Amino acid sequence: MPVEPVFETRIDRLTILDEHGRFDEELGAGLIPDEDVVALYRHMVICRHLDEIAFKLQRSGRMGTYPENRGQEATSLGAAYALQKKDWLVTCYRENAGLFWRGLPMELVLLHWMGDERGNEIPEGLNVTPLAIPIGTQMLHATGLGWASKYRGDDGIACTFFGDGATSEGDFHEAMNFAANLDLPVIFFCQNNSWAISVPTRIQCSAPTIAQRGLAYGMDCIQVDGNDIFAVVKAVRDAAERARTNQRPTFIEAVTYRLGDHTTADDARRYRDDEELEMWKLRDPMIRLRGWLDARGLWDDSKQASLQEEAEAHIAAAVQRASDIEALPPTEFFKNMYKTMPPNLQQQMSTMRTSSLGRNPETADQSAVS
Ligand SMILES: Cc1ncc(C[n+]2csc(CCOP(=O)(O)OP(=O)(O)O)c2C)c(N)n1
Ligand SMILES: [Mg+2]
Repeated sequence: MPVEPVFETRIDRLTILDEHGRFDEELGAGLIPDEDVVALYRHMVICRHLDEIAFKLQRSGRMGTYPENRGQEATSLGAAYALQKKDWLVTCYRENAGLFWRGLPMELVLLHWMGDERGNEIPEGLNVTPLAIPIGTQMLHATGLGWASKYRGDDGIACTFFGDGATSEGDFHEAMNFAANLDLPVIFFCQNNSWAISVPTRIQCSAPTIAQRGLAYGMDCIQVDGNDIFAVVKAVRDAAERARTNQRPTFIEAVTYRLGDHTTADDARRYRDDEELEMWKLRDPMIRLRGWLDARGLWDDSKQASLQEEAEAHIAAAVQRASDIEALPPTEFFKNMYKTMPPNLQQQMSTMRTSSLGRNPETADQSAVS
């Protein structure tokens, strides 16, 4: 009996503007109108400034923790630009640029990291889910949202973002399996930034690409240069088209890099080589886009200087709005989990005592549990 291949495939990598400034005219010309490229660049600069300020807020004790987005701005921004307002953005925690492009007020993200649940109260109609900190959980929500869109026939898509590390979670595979087998309009957008805290991608995935994980579910899969906003926009537009016309999901692996620590609770110098970091600094998506704009006479140093001033004022105002909000009573945090609060939480809220240490909050004296 001859042995014959039953399945052969390959994974393509898409780059339009590479790290040396080379631009693929065939794929890239007219993809994004010049004025929009300027707007995207301006947005990146403003988001980068927010990152810097949020880091300082954490270091000065005004914020609990913060995950820097630096270096990864082109991914979620390119996707948010390519999608429509009716499409869902189902993110984890490193997608500020895309969320702000969609219209999420910056102070909500600041409040979230300041530990204020009001940061998770997303304005109605924005079609954005709250930041998801438990790794992988949001992909299932995206599959559900895609399913709901298909059921209603509203032509919407759910685009979910997650890291390379998240693709090792069971939830990821369940979400992918459902989306593929039920023909759902979902885009799975993996930000492969080389690290899951201190675990390098090569330890989490022994295949040469993460993109090929989607092949097992019969999905279209592509790898893109995640620091090239043109490539991201094209890949997401193609995926959106497939989702809207054929109700098929797509898996996109965007290769990028986090230039900062995992969060402010981390120190990447303990596990990451300087050389690797220096190499990726040269691939910074902002520098690349600035080079493209400069080469076309669309930007210059004086525009940059006034943008910098604008960014500072913009972020200072957002920080002010987050800081000015009136503090809530401490019992308030009980109210954010359930629509109808279970009796044990009601009891804890009214007595401000806990039974989590095996004590009966009715009889334990307050000093023992404080
Ligand atoms: C279910 C779950 N397990 C563990 C963690 C702790 N944790 C936070 S971030 C992280 C690594 C995530 O890596 P990746 O998915 O690559 O995302 P990145 O931060 O690199 O964008 C881990 C293990 C968590 N938040 N949730
Ligand atoms: Mg990662």
